Amino acid sequence: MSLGSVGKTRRRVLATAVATAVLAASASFASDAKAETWKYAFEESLTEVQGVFATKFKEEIEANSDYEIQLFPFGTLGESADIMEQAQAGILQFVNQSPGFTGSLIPEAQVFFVPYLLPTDQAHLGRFYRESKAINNDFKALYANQGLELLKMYPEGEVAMTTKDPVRSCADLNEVKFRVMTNPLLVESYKAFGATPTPLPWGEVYGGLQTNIIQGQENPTFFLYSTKIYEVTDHITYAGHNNFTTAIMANKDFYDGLGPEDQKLIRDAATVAYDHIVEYQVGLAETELEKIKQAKPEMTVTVLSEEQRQCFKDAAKDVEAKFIEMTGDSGKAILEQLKADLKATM
Ligand code: 6CS
Repeated sequence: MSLGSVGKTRRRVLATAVATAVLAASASFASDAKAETWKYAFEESLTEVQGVFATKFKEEIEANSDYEIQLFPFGTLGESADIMEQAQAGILQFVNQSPGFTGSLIPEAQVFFVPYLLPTDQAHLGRFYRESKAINNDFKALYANQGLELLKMYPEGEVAMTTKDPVRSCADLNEVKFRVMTNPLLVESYKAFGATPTPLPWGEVYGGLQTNIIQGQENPTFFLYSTKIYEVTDHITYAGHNNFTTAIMANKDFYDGLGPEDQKLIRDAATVAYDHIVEYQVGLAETELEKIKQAKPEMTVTVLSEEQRQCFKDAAKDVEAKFIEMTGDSGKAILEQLKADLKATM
């Protein structure tokens, strides 16, 4: 059996299990006075950033309507690819999926992996995602083509590399099997950085590091602490090369089938959750890094100097060219709009 067919079989089994679980969950609400239950899956736990966003969204919807939101955190309905399939099929009304996993579905969404495109300044990022024309117009149309109503994109923090050996330059990534999300441009980035990129779903990362199948991965600081990834890596390196972007969307048929008042209810709840999550993350990376240091005092933490970053910055130019090669005029237009939006929100 090929690896691909193993994946498909696993997906089919999972899809059946999911449909059963979702139906059972819906049945348990049958006697509830709520008008309807909307299902919302995301890629993290309830107490992680996507979970905090989802909880706020749920509170807003439930406080302002008779609808109920049922939350499905990471793992309860499968991996990121699984929840996206369920949302596109209309089994779920809402899904939070990072462009890191949307690369094959919407190639232009890979733009968020052009290194050094996004700033590290949180206040700037907060304004950018809120006001960006590329996000609120251009991406909205691209997601719509895939049966998805894009509600918000939001930041989850600067990503750091965590590795078994120290990283002081691109040369230190030579022969390092580095886990990346299943995103072709992210693969190109780590190739350009000198590593051996290994795309994997999140559920395989801790075990992969533990068994040395991979020797590195990247994620925002809060996630390095909450998922205990520091237990299976020894060095944290900040190269300032990216900020983790994520996106919350609704199934488009579901959304289009609602009246204007309910659509406004959803959009308003997403806006409240957005403001909340931007505020929530102020100082979060710092407090979570302190917790990692407490839990594992021998962990090294390095912020690369400008000189040490140079090779990553040089590689960024090739990755940007690769992005345009992969996405053509449509990607080029989005990249230009995004750059203009970043300037406008400085
Ligand atoms: O690296 C990942 O796969 C995961 N990282 C974060 C911050 N959220 C969810 C995603 O699955």
